[in-house]
Amino acid sequence: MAVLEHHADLPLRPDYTLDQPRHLYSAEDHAVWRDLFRRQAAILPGRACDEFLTGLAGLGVAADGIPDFERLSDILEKTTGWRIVAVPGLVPDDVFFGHMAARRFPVTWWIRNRARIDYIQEPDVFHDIYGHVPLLMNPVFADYMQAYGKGGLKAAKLGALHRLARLYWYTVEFGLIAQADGSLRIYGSGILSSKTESVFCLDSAAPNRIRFDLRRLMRTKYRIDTFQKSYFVIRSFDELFDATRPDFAPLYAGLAALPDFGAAGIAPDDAVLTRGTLDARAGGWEAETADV
Ligand code: HBI
Ligand code: FE
Repeated sequence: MAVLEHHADLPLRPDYTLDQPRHLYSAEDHAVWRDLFRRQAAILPGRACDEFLTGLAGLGVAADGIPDFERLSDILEKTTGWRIVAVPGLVPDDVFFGHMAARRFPVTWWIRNRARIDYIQEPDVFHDIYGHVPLLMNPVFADYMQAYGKGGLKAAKLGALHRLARLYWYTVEFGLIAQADGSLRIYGSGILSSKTESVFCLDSAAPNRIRFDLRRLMRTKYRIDTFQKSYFVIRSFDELFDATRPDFAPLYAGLAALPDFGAAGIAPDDAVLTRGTLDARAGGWEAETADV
């Protein structure tokens, strides 16, 4: 568990936050940031959506080293009213939603070590800052994230957290967005912070790419340990925000009796953009584990 591995002795506030312990970053930690940053900078132009690249530039997040959270917060706050807060890693769902509902994004303070530079399952500071924070500079996306936090507090009461977790997974973490000319770009943070998946999600013939549909997506299981088998494609952040504006309570009730789709499944009503070959070698799916 990340918390134990990374200074379990650091005191936390009741809301699980701490002051970013910058004195604990080694020269090697900053070097890992630099390498991760440079790798993504080399491949993301033309792959990441414009809103992400604009946000990244506006934040002044750079290759030199792990950013100062206070400096980023001040820029973010002026732009969309969000701040970031340092946390030790994954925090309980209700704590996470509470921060988001108050326009505070929880950012894991520590960075992965070089042995795990390509892939870690839990969030670290590179994933949280580089992947998530640039889009919080976009006004529509910033509102979507706050609405998600408020929706999370409601979903927990309705026993529908898994539905909302799927929405987060397939949009905020692994979403693709179509440009006016039909070409696809990345906005999902789990992709934007991964060199291999940034290429795979757009270039590989293996995964399905399916038009975003809220009900469908809430019925779809996902993979937490490999590349995704299906990506869902929005047309704009306005589309995403509009689709998720209504109260989800009737939606959850209506979905309760319906079966789930597996991560690789195609539904009869899907608008399929590309039907994946689902080639196990290309996707890294040889060692089959379960969808969640
Ligand atoms: N905590 N720090 C952190 N980051 C997350 O992305 C996060 C979390 N706690 C819970 C959580 N995500 C998800 O389980 C919810 O989106 C459902
Ligand atoms: Fe994330």
